[in-house]
Amino acid sequence: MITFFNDSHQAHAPEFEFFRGERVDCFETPARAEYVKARLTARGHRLQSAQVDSRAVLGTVHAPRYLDFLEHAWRDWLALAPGNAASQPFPSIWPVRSLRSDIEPLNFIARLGLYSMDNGSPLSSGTWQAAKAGADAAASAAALVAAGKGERAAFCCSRPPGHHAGADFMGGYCFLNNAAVAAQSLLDAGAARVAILDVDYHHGNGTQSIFYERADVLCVSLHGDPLTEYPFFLGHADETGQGEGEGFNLNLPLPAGSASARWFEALERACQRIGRYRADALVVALGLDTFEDDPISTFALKAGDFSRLGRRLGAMGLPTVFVLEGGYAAAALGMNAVNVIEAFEEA
Ligand code: Q9C
Ligand code: ZN
Repeated sequence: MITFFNDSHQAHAPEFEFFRGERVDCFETPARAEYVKARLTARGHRLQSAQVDSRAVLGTVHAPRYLDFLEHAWRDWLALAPGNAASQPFPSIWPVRSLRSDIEPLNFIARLGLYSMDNGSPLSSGTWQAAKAGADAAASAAALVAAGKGERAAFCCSRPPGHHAGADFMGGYCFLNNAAVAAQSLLDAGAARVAILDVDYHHGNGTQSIFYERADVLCVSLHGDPLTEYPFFLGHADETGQGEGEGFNLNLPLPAGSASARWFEALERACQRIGRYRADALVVALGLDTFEDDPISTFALKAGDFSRLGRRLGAMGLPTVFVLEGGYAAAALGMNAVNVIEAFEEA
Protein backbone atom coordinates (compact mmCIF):
# COMPACT_ATOMS: atom_id res chain seq x y z
CA MET A 1 0.00 0.00 0.00
CA ILE A 2 1.28 3.46 -0.81
CA THR A 3 2.26 5.12 2.44
CA PHE A 4 2.69 8.81 3.04
CA PHE A 5 5.36 8.97 5.69
CA ASN A 6 5.82 12.11 7.76
CA ASP A 7 9.52 12.87 7.30
CA SER A 8 9.33 15.64 9.92
CA HIS A 9 7.84 13.53 12.72
CA GLN A 10 11.10 13.47 14.69
CA ALA A 11 10.86 17.24 15.15
CA HIS A 12 8.19 16.46 17.76
CA ALA A 13 10.18 14.86 20.55
CA PRO A 14 9.18 16.01 24.03
CA GLU A 15 11.03 14.23 26.83
CA PHE A 16 8.42 13.68 29.49
CA GLU A 17 4.76 13.73 30.40
CA PHE A 18 2.96 13.49 33.72
CA PHE A 19 1.41 10.35 35.13
CA ARG A 20 -0.30 10.64 38.52
CA GLY A 21 1.71 13.73 39.29
CA GLU A 22 5.06 12.15 38.47
CA ARG A 23 7.32 12.95 35.54
CA VAL A 24 7.54 9.90 33.27
CA ASP A 25 9.14 9.32 29.87
CA CYS A 26 6.80 10.06 26.97
CA PHE A 27 4.89 7.04 25.70
CA GLU A 28 4.37 8.69 22.32
CA THR A 29 7.93 8.50 20.95
CA PRO A 30 9.68 9.02 17.59
CA ALA A 31 10.65 5.33 17.65
CA ARG A 32 6.99 4.43 17.10
CA ALA A 33 6.84 5.74 13.54
CA GLU A 34 10.34 4.44 12.78
CA TYR A 35 9.30 0.88 13.72
CA VAL A 36 6.34 1.11 11.35
CA LYS A 37 8.54 2.56 8.61
CA ALA A 38 11.08 -0.25 9.03
CA ARG A 39 8.43 -2.95 8.72
CA LEU A 40 6.73 -1.30 5.75
CA THR A 41 10.06 -1.01 3.96
CA ALA A 42 11.04 -4.59 4.76
CA ARG A 43 7.75 -5.80 3.31
CA GLY A 44 8.19 -3.82 0.09
CA HIS A 45 5.59 -1.11 0.59
CA ARG A 46 6.29 2.20 -1.12
CA LEU A 47 6.90 5.25 1.05
CA GLN A 48 6.27 8.74 -0.27
CA SER A 49 6.54 12.24 1.11
CA ALA A 50 3.52 14.50 1.36
CA GLN A 51 2.58 16.33 -1.82
CA VAL A 52 -0.38 18.34 -0.59
CA ASP A 53 -0.30 21.45 1.60
CA SER A 54 -3.06 20.96 4.16
CA ARG A 55 -3.22 24.63 5.16
CA ALA A 56 -6.60 25.28 3.52
CA VAL A 57 -8.32 22.16 4.87
CA LEU A 58 -6.80 22.75 8.32
CA GLY A 59 -8.57 26.10 8.29
CA THR A 60 -11.93 24.35 7.92
CA VAL A 61 -11.28 21.59 10.48
CA HIS A 62 -9.63 23.76 13.14
CA ALA A 63 -10.31 27.23 14.53
CA PRO A 64 -7.99 29.89 13.09
CA ARG A 65 -7.01 31.21 16.54
CA TYR A 66 -6.00 27.70 17.66
CA LEU A 67 -3.88 27.16 14.55
CA ASP A 68 -2.25 30.51 15.13
CA PHE A 69 -1.50 29.62 18.75
CA LEU A 70 -0.04 26.23 17.87
CA GLU A 71 2.13 27.54 15.05
CA HIS A 72 3.77 30.09 17.33
CA ALA A 73 3.58 28.27 20.65
CA TRP A 74 7.27 27.43 20.94
CA ARG A 75 8.35 30.96 20.00
CA ASP A 76 5.99 32.37 22.66
CA TRP A 77 7.22 29.85 25.24
CA LEU A 78 10.82 30.96 24.61
CA ALA A 79 9.77 34.59 24.97
CA LEU A 80 8.26 33.91 28.39
CA ALA A 81 11.54 33.32 30.22
CA PRO A 82 15.21 32.93 29.39
CA GLY A 83 16.20 29.28 29.54
CA ASN A 84 12.82 27.92 28.49
CA ALA A 85 14.43 26.18 25.49
CA ALA A 86 15.58 23.49 27.89
CA SER A 87 12.19 22.84 29.50
CA GLN A 88 8.69 21.84 28.45
CA PRO A 89 5.56 23.93 28.85
CA PHE A 90 2.48 22.44 30.52
CA PRO A 91 -0.88 24.08 31.18
CA SER A 92 -1.96 24.59 34.77
CA ILE A 93 -5.31 26.37 34.40
CA TRP A 94 -8.28 25.60 32.14
CA PRO A 95 -11.46 27.57 31.33
CA VAL A 96 -13.89 24.96 32.69
CA ARG A 97 -17.62 25.69 32.91
CA SER A 98 -18.25 29.19 34.39
CA LEU A 99 -14.92 30.54 33.11
CA ARG A 100 -14.68 32.40 29.79
CA SER A 101 -13.03 30.92 26.74
CA ASP A 102 -14.02 33.67 24.29
CA ILE A 103 -11.25 36.07 25.33
CA GLU A 104 -7.72 34.86 24.69
CA PRO A 105 -5.47 35.87 27.60
CA LEU A 106 -2.03 37.34 26.91
CA ASN A 107 -0.20 35.02 29.30
CA PHE A 108 1.30 32.03 27.48
CA ILE A 109 0.44 29.35 30.07
CA ALA A 110 -3.13 30.65 30.26
CA ARG A 111 -3.42 30.43 26.47
CA LEU A 112 -1.95 26.91 26.59
CA GLY A 113 -4.74 25.95 29.02
CA LEU A 114 -7.37 27.59 26.83
CA TYR A 115 -6.26 25.40 23.92
CA SER A 116 -5.76 22.12 25.86
CA MET A 117 -8.12 19.48 27.24
CA ASP A 118 -5.47 17.98 29.55
CA ASN A 119 -1.84 18.31 30.59
CA GLY A 120 -1.03 15.24 28.52
CA SER A 121 0.06 16.83 25.27
CA PRO A 122 3.66 17.84 25.78
CA LEU A 123 5.11 20.32 23.31
CA SER A 124 8.63 20.47 21.93
CA SER A 125 10.41 22.90 19.62
CA GLY A 126 9.26 21.13 16.45
CA THR A 127 5.72 20.18 17.40
CA TRP A 128 4.07 22.48 14.87
CA GLN A 129 6.43 21.40 12.10
CA ALA A 130 5.77 17.71 12.79
CA ALA A 131 2.02 18.08 13.26
CA LYS A 132 1.63 20.22 10.12
CA ALA A 133 3.66 17.73 8.07
CA GLY A 134 1.44 14.96 9.42
CA ALA A 135 -1.67 16.81 8.30
CA ASP A 136 -0.03 17.24 4.90
CA ALA A 137 0.52 13.47 4.78
CA ALA A 138 -3.12 12.81 5.67
CA ALA A 139 -4.32 15.22 2.99
CA SER A 140 -1.95 13.58 0.50
CA ALA A 141 -3.28 10.11 1.26
CA ALA A 142 -6.84 11.38 0.81
CA ALA A 143 -5.94 13.07 -2.49
CA LEU A 144 -4.42 9.87 -3.86
CA VAL A 145 -7.47 7.78 -2.95
CA ALA A 146 -9.89 10.44 -4.22
CA ALA A 147 -8.11 10.63 -7.55
CA GLY A 148 -9.39 7.11 -8.26
CA LYS A 149 -6.39 6.25 -10.42
CA GLY A 150 -6.03 2.68 -9.32
CA GLU A 151 -5.16 3.19 -5.66
CA ARG A 152 -8.11 2.06 -3.58
CA ALA A 153 -6.32 2.82 -0.32
CA ALA A 154 -3.43 4.73 1.18
CA PHE A 155 -1.76 4.83 4.59
CA CYS A 156 -0.74 7.99 6.44
CA CYS A 157 2.11 6.88 8.70
CA SER A 158 2.69 9.80 10.97
CA ARG A 159 3.00 11.10 14.47
CA PRO A 160 1.99 12.92 16.62
CA PRO A 161 -1.47 11.29 16.48
CA GLY A 162 -4.62 13.37 15.97
CA HIS A 163 -7.96 11.97 17.13
CA HIS A 164 -8.11 13.67 20.54
CA ALA A 165 -7.51 17.11 19.00
CA GLY A 166 -10.73 19.08 18.57
CA ALA A 167 -11.43 22.17 16.50
CA ASP A 168 -9.70 24.42 19.03
CA PHE A 169 -7.79 22.22 21.44
CA MET A 170 -4.99 19.71 21.80
CA GLY A 171 -5.17 16.64 24.04
CA GLY A 172 -3.94 13.09 24.53
CA TYR A 173 -0.67 13.55 22.56
CA CYS A 174 -2.69 15.04 19.65
CA PHE A 175 -2.46 18.51 18.06
CA LEU A 176 -3.98 18.44 14.57
CA ASN A 177 -6.76 16.00 13.74
CA ASN A 178 -5.34 14.02 10.83
CA ALA A 179 -8.39 11.78 10.41
CA ALA A 180 -10.62 14.86 10.18
CA VAL A 181 -8.22 16.37 7.64
CA ALA A 182 -8.43 13.19 5.56
CA ALA A 183 -12.24 13.06 5.76
CA GLN A 184 -12.67 16.73 4.89
CA SER A 185 -10.20 16.35 2.01
CA LEU A 186 -12.25 13.45 0.60
CA LEU A 187 -15.41 15.59 0.80
CA ASP A 188 -13.65 18.51 -0.85
CA ALA A 189 -12.56 16.16 -3.65
CA GLY A 190 -16.16 15.19 -4.39
CA ALA A 191 -17.29 12.52 -1.93
CA ALA A 192 -20.84 13.14 -0.66
CA ARG A 193 -20.54 10.96 2.44
CA VAL A 194 -17.44 9.88 4.34
CA ALA A 195 -17.34 7.45 7.26
CA ILE A 196 -14.65 7.59 9.93
CA LEU A 197 -14.05 4.37 11.84
CA ASP A 198 -11.90 4.91 14.92
CA VAL A 199 -10.43 1.70 16.31
CA ASP A 200 -7.96 3.29 18.73
CA TYR A 201 -8.32 2.07 22.34
CA HIS A 202 -9.31 5.60 23.37
CA HIS A 203 -12.45 7.34 22.19
CA GLY A 204 -11.73 9.82 19.39
CA ASN A 205 -13.33 12.77 21.15
CA GLY A 206 -11.79 15.37 18.85
CA THR A 207 -13.02 13.76 15.67
CA GLN A 208 -16.50 13.22 17.12
CA SER A 209 -16.79 16.83 18.23
CA ILE A 210 -15.59 18.24 14.91
CA PHE A 211 -18.31 16.41 12.96
CA TYR A 212 -21.01 16.12 15.65
CA GLU A 213 -23.54 18.36 13.92
CA ARG A 214 -22.90 17.14 10.40
CA ALA A 215 -24.53 14.39 8.34
CA ASP A 216 -21.81 14.25 5.67
CA VAL A 217 -19.35 12.52 8.01
CA LEU A 218 -20.45 9.45 9.98
CA CYS A 219 -18.24 8.91 13.03
CA VAL A 220 -18.07 5.41 14.49
CA SER A 221 -15.75 4.56 17.36
CA LEU A 222 -15.03 1.44 19.38
CA HIS A 223 -13.08 2.09 22.54
CA GLY A 224 -12.60 1.53 26.24
CA ASP A 225 -15.62 2.71 28.24
CA PRO A 226 -15.02 6.35 29.22
CA LEU A 227 -16.44 5.63 32.68
CA THR A 228 -13.02 4.18 33.45
CA GLU A 229 -10.83 5.02 30.43
CA TYR A 230 -9.31 8.17 28.93
CA PRO A 231 -10.69 10.60 27.70
CA PHE A 232 -13.39 10.08 30.40
CA PHE A 233 -15.59 13.02 29.38
CA LEU A 234 -16.83 11.84 25.98
CA GLY A 235 -17.44 8.57 24.16
CA HIS A 236 -20.64 7.24 25.74
CA ALA A 237 -23.22 5.25 23.79
CA ASP A 238 -25.90 7.95 24.10
CA GLU A 239 -23.88 10.41 21.99
CA THR A 240 -25.63 10.03 18.65
CA GLY A 241 -25.07 13.41 16.99
CA GLN A 242 -26.93 16.69 17.10
CA GLY A 243 -29.04 18.82 14.75
CA GLU A 244 -28.34 17.75 11.17
CA GLY A 245 -25.82 15.32 12.61
CA GLU A 246 -28.41 13.42 14.69
CA GLY A 247 -27.96 9.72 13.99
CA PHE A 248 -24.52 10.16 12.42
CA ASN A 249 -22.37 9.35 15.46
CA LEU A 250 -22.07 5.85 16.88
CA ASN A 251 -20.07 5.03 19.99
CA LEU A 252 -19.43 1.43 20.97
CA PRO A 253 -17.76 1.58 24.38
CA LEU A 254 -16.44 -1.72 25.74
CA PRO A 255 -15.46 -2.56 29.31
CA ALA A 256 -11.78 -2.26 30.14
CA GLY A 257 -10.17 -5.66 29.78
CA SER A 258 -12.50 -6.82 27.01
CA ALA A 259 -11.24 -9.82 25.04
CA SER A 260 -10.92 -10.01 21.26
CA ALA A 261 -14.24 -11.81 20.70
CA ARG A 262 -16.17 -8.94 22.20
CA TRP A 263 -14.12 -6.39 20.29
CA PHE A 264 -14.86 -8.08 16.96
CA GLU A 265 -18.59 -8.19 17.76
CA ALA A 266 -18.46 -4.42 18.16
CA LEU A 267 -16.43 -4.11 14.96
CA GLU A 268 -19.16 -5.99 13.13
CA ARG A 269 -21.81 -3.56 14.38
CA ALA A 270 -19.60 -0.68 13.30
CA CYS A 271 -19.15 -2.09 9.81
CA GLN A 272 -22.89 -2.77 9.44
CA ARG A 273 -23.65 0.86 10.32
CA ILE A 274 -21.08 2.14 7.85
CA GLY A 275 -22.54 -0.13 5.16
CA ARG A 276 -26.05 1.26 5.72
CA TYR A 277 -24.67 4.81 5.47
CA ARG A 278 -23.59 4.13 1.87
CA ALA A 279 -20.34 5.98 2.39
CA ASP A 280 -18.33 7.00 -0.66
CA ALA A 281 -15.09 6.63 1.26
CA LEU A 282 -13.75 5.43 4.61
CA VAL A 283 -11.15 6.90 6.93
CA VAL A 284 -9.74 4.48 9.51
CA ALA A 285 -8.28 6.10 12.61
CA LEU A 286 -5.83 3.26 13.13
CA GLY A 287 -4.86 3.17 16.77
CA LEU A 288 -2.92 0.04 17.66
CA ASP A 289 -3.16 0.44 21.42
CA THR A 290 -5.79 -2.34 21.49
CA PHE A 291 -2.78 -4.71 21.38
CA GLU A 292 -2.40 -7.10 24.30
CA ASP A 293 1.03 -5.73 25.25
CA ASP A 294 0.14 -2.05 25.09
CA PRO A 295 1.52 -0.40 28.24
CA ILE A 296 -1.36 2.05 28.84
CA SER A 297 -4.41 0.13 27.56
CA THR A 298 -6.34 -2.98 28.57
CA PHE A 299 -7.72 -4.74 25.48
CA ALA A 300 -6.10 -7.94 24.33
CA LEU A 301 -5.83 -8.02 20.54
CA LYS A 302 -3.05 -10.26 19.21
CA ALA A 303 -0.96 -9.77 16.08
CA GLY A 304 -3.28 -12.08 14.13
CA ASP A 305 -6.28 -10.04 15.19
CA PHE A 306 -4.87 -7.07 13.29
CA SER A 307 -4.94 -9.19 10.14
CA ARG A 308 -8.55 -10.07 10.91
CA LEU A 309 -9.31 -6.34 11.25
CA GLY A 310 -7.65 -5.61 7.92
CA ARG A 311 -9.62 -8.38 6.18
CA ARG A 312 -12.93 -7.07 7.54
CA LEU A 313 -12.14 -3.53 6.44
CA GLY A 314 -11.04 -4.75 3.02
CA ALA A 315 -14.37 -6.53 2.63
CA MET A 316 -16.15 -3.18 2.96
CA GLY A 317 -15.00 -2.48 -0.58
CA LEU A 318 -14.57 1.25 0.01
CA PRO A 319 -11.86 3.71 -0.98
CA THR A 320 -9.97 3.90 2.30
CA VAL A 321 -7.46 6.14 4.01
CA PHE A 322 -5.66 4.69 7.04
CA VAL A 323 -4.29 7.20 9.54
CA LEU A 324 -1.97 6.04 12.32
CA GLU A 325 -3.17 7.07 15.78
CA GLY A 326 -2.06 5.59 19.13
CA GLY A 327 -0.21 2.39 20.06
CA TYR A 328 2.59 2.38 22.60
CA ALA A 329 4.09 -1.10 22.42
CA ALA A 330 6.52 0.56 20.03
CA ALA A 331 8.48 -2.46 18.82
CA ALA A 332 5.25 -4.30 17.88
CA LEU A 333 3.70 -1.40 15.95
CA GLY A 334 5.37 -2.32 12.67
CA MET A 335 4.04 -5.85 12.68
CA ASN A 336 0.55 -4.84 13.81
CA ALA A 337 0.17 -1.94 11.37
CA VAL A 338 1.46 -3.93 8.43
CA ASN A 339 -0.80 -6.86 9.34
CA VAL A 340 -3.82 -4.55 8.97
CA ILE A 341 -2.58 -3.06 5.71
CA GLU A 342 -1.64 -6.34 4.03
CA ALA A 343 -4.80 -8.20 5.05
CA PHE A 344 -6.83 -5.26 3.73
CA GLU A 345 -5.05 -5.52 0.39
CA GLU A 346 -5.56 -9.29 0.16
CA ALA A 347 -9.29 -9.05 0.90
N1 Q9C B 1 0.48 8.81 31.17
C1 Q9C B 1 -3.76 8.26 21.94
O1 Q9C B 1 -3.76 7.04 21.99
N2 Q9C B 1 -3.34 9.13 29.16
N3 Q9C B 1 -3.70 9.01 23.03
C2 Q9C B 1 -2.06 8.53 29.35
C3 Q9C B 1 -0.37 7.68 30.90
C4 Q9C B 1 -3.57 9.72 27.87
C5 Q9C B 1 -3.69 8.40 24.35
C6 Q9C B 1 -1.82 8.11 30.74
C7 Q9C B 1 -3.73 8.72 26.78
C8 Q9C B 1 -3.83 9.39 25.43
C9 Q9C B 1 -3.72 8.95 20.63
ZN1 ZN C 1 -5.20 5.67 22.01
